[in-house]
Amino acid sequence: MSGTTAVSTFAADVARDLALSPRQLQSKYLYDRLGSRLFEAICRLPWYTITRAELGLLFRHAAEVAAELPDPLTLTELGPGDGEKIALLAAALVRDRSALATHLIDISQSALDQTERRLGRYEGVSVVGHRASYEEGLRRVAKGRNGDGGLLVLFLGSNLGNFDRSAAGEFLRAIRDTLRPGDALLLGADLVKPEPDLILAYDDPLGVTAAFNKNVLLRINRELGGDFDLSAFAHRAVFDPAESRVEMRLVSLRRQRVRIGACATTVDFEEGDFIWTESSYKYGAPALRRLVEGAGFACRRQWLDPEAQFALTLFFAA
Ligand code: AVI
Repeated sequence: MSGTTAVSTFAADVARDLALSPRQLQSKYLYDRLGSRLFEAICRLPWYTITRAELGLLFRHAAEVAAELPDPLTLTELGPGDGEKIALLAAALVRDRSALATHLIDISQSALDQTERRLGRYEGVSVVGHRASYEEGLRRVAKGRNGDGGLLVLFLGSNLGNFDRSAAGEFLRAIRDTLRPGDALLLGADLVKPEPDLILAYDDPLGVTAAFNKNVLLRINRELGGDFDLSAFAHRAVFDPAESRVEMRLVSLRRQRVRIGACATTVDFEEGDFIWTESSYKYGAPALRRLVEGAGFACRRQWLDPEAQFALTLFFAA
């Protein structure tokens, strides 16, 4: 994070959210430079199946997705990561089209650069990067459209799962509002599965997810002048079946007081108190379709990985 505005927003968010009960931190703060690297490592872990399952479905079904879509087409991805998934689809889409316009939307410049380089290798594929929030980037893409071609929005990686249920509905509605009838959304989402599998995915035996989670405390120490003792907190993943979500927590291992200079605050913890750092909602396949349809889409096709319990679903704006 750079610039005083960003730091003061971070400080204000941390001060407000650590005063809640239970204490919280927004999951977007997990992704500084090191956090993003740790998340990439999580995606390679044998217990975290989301990335592999989604890539497998895209690899097997990209041609079927391409066959459902109009020509000309604009392809845009919200949060392209390293660009592997959009590249797979772009390759299939450009096969039957003379040209394909792609737009990447991310707040991370390095994600945009990496994906632009990757897509640049494909003949007939043009790339524009938008360093912006998803909503703002989509508005820019929609505004810049000319002619009557279609638009396909990719929202992959089960990122929808990190939104609360009502926020997920609102976000899908915001996407829908930028689209025209006949535009499409390809959504990758992790499905609910047995609790032991979920816990292993979010509390892996190598401790990578624990490092990913605790890194947010390191970040507060570095950027906000905090004095969190990282060894006095433990990573926990808890599944709440009523909410169908995995919660990541940082549990205080003893009674302690933490000071955060930039927030001009101290936070007291009893042993067992925790900070809730992330929710990952897990849907059943029909509930997922209902959620998206409720935001103004119609489901066209759904491809499932039965072993990983992961769904790739193609919707059209109704
Ligand atoms: C980015 N997001 C979809 C991941 C998830 O599965 O909720 C973040 C993550 N948290 C712990 N492991 C992975």
